[in-house]
Parts: sequence; C-alpha cells; structure tokens
Amino acid sequence: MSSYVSQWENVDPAPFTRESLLGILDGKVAFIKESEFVSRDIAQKVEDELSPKLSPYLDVPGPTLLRVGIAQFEYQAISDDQLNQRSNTGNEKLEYFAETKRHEQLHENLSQKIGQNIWKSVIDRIANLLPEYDVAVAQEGPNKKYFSGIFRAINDSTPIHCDWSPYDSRTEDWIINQVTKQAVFNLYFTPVKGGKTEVHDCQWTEDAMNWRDRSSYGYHEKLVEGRKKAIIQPQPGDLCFFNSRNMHQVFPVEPDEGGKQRARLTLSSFMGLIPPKSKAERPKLILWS
Ligand SMILES: O=C(O)CCC(=O)C(=O)O
Ligand SMILES: [Fe+2]
Repeated sequence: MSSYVSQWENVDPAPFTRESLLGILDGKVAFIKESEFVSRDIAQKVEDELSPKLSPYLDVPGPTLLRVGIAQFEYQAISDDQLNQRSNTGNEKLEYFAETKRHEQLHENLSQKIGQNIWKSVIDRIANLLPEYDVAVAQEGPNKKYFSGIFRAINDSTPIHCDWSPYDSRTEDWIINQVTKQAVFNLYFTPVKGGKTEVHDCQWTEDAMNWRDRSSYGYHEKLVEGRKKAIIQPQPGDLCFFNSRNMHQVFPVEPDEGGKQRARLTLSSFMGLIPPKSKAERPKLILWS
C-alpha cells in the first residue's frame, strides 16, 4: 500500500514572497512564478548574446544538455558506469574549482553587454526576502568557490529526476552535501513550443532508489504515478522556483513553423540551507549551479 500524503495545498503558481520562498524550501509550495522578472528586451539580449556560445555538458548520460558556465553536476558520478570508474583521488573537485575560477567574471562580463547583472538581481531579491540568512555562493575555502548562475539550454528533455546533493554528490565530501533543504530557480528567456517542466509532489527519499534508472540520472515514471504535479511553461522574463528534491522533468522543445529550434535558454542556480550549528550562528543559504 502506498502512503502518499500530499505536501502541497495546490499546484498553482505562488507569488515571489518570503512566505512562499520558505514554503518552497520546506516542500510545501509547488512553485513560485514571477512574470517578467526581467524585461522582454533584456531576455532578447541574453538570447542574442549567449545562444551562439552554448556548448554541451561534459559526460552526462541521457539527452544532450547545453550550457554557458559550468555545473557541479558535470563533476559528479551519475550512472553506475561512472560510479565504477570513479577514482578516489579527489581530482574531480580540483578540476571543478579550477573551472569555476575561469568563470568568475561571467555575470559581470554579460552585464557589461546587456546593461544588467541579472544573476545579481535574482540573488539580491532572495537576500532581501531572507534578511536573517547569509545568502552567498557556496565556498569551501580560498580558491574553492562554487559557480552559481549557469545559462542552460535543455531542448531535448530530461528524464524524471531530482537534484538533491546529499545523495547526488555523495562520492566526495562536497559542502553542498550538507544542505538540509534544496531549491532551484530558473529564469526563462525564450518562448518555446513544448518544453514544459513538470514538478511532482514526490521528494527523494531512500525509497525512491527502488525506482532509480542506474544508467542515467533518472527515475522510473511509476515513482510519481498518482502524485499531484505542477506545470511550468517557459515565458521570456519569467522567474520560477521549485524544491529540487521534488521529482521533476523537462519535456522536449518542438520545432517551430520554420522547422528551426530556438534554445530553451534559462539562467539557473540551486540554493541550499545550511542550518546554524549554534545559537550564535546564522542560517546560510548557499548558492551553486
Ligand atoms: O529548465 C527547467 O525548467 C528545469 C530544469 C531542471 O531540471 C532544474 O532546474 O533542476
Ligand atoms: Fe533538475
């Protein structure tokens, strides 16, 4: 017998407020949407500037993912094959931090070209809503700063998956494995045909492992059968948040009338809660992509 108790009141978009952001982190709100968080003009400039610069993620089993910037995900062992080949030298982390260094100026450089640091606009709003939290890019010490704010094009779909670092990054001791709650934002730039995201009212637990597809980062559909789901249709300028521990999937973009495919371009970052270890400490919301 399944013992599904819905965590969400409804599957409607919630406004970008403190209460709903905390609700997202708690897994009680399906998703947040703020329409036209950035203007159509900025969205167009981002597309013009970055679409030609997209390149594929390293070593990700499954449909192609394109990006500008880097994802910590590219430095994880994902499939069983990759797990078996994983060295225990810790080189993956060193390679990752060398790469984040190369992308340090990405948002500042883009802002010179388009007239707004859009990554900073999102982070400033989050920090404003959560004044008692330290909101900052994840870091493990000098020269070990993560990268937050990847530009990504997912045109070919994703399997049903979740992004939950305590499980996903378990092969090494990454600081992001210590988060007790994890969410993601996606700022959409392009109108696409198809390409919706479904978020399922089903979070990763040990039981989800019974439905894990070990050849990719996906899970079998049965896991989310009978669960509520929220639907996000990308619109230029829209900013959405959901709890990334919830199972979710992106559907393929369909070719437009001219038979061409426009990049389903987003700016995305994870955020995770590191609770205070003593009364003197503040809670941290760490950011990474
Ligand atoms: O692009 C999206 O709508 C969601 C992609 C995704 O899997 C994520 O943000 O974790
Ligand atoms: Fe995801």
